[in-house]
Amino acid sequence: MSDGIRAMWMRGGTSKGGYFLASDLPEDRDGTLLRVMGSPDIRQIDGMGGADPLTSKVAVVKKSERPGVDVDYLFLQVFVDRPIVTDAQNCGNILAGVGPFAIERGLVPARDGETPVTIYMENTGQTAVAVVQTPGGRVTYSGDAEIDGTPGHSAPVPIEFKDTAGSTCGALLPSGNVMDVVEGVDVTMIDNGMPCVVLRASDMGITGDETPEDLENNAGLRQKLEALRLACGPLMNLGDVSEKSVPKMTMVSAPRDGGAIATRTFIPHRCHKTIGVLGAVSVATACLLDGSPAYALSDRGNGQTRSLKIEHPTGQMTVVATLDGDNVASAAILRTARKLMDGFVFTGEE
Ligand code: NQM
Repeated sequence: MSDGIRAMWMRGGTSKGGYFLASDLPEDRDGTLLRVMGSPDIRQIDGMGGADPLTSKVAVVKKSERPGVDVDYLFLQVFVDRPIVTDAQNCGNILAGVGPFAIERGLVPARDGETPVTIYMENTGQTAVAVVQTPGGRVTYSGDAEIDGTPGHSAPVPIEFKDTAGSTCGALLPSGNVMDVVEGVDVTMIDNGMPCVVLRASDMGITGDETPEDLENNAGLRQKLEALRLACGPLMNLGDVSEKSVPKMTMVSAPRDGGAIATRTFIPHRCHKTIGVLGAVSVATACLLDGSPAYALSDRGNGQTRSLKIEHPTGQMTVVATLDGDNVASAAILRTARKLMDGFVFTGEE
């Protein structure tokens, strides 16, 4: 009988998943992770996954050999209902747990007070800096920071992203246009950290303040969105996206709660209860592009540093964008994380 695989389970932002040292994973990584999560099965009853793409996520972390970088982070999405493990997208929510995990596993020495952790995101070849609270040289998860979509309060994990444009698509606007008409719908195909298709909610026959459950039950909407997504994939240099979790489909409408824009996002087959971190950075960027469907609907504010509150089904996510001319040079967001379990996980094949 094997001793299992060393793993930490964490909430990162509004997502949850398994955090592994790269050296702890066996050669058959993907097969193992499917067994660990209990996929494919919509209930994931035989595994650790939570029957939702937001809770069927994995971070693989190792000490970095890159100059100026502490750790390398590979994000893996384990599909719930299909035998697919993909690295075709990044995840800024799971990223929030990477700093604490790296310190706890001894990959980064903790300072007294707070410890910045520079993280190379292998999925997109870009870097983020997360600041972890480490009073007395130990990670703490308790604190006063609150994020919408997660109950209670925890230690803050502010994260800064730089140069995220074209993370996966090769360019901020992979088609070269702020707006295209695809399948008869006005869209902005954008990648500022996450490939997203941004379109008006009204063009899909919805108001944009429906609950995720209502939208998931709208079979006609889902069909139209998926047809549009499959058409946008190749135009975004993503090729055939039928088995990929990108691009995300974000339907926007005018803000209702003092924010910059209201969103409902399919990721891509379930409707997000909030919005992804890098998804929010990409949508915030679309709000700043004159001529995009989001520009006309948004309340963007002024100045070289903008605090753009992206409204989502359970509140808002604030993206603090620093502009260089008209371009977003860096983006910062606040997340929290919580260690839930540290131990060994089993595949059932021991
Ligand atoms: O966009 C969900 C999440 C995400 C991704 C998804 C994310 C991001 O909320 O950076 O965080 O879009 O699949 O975890």
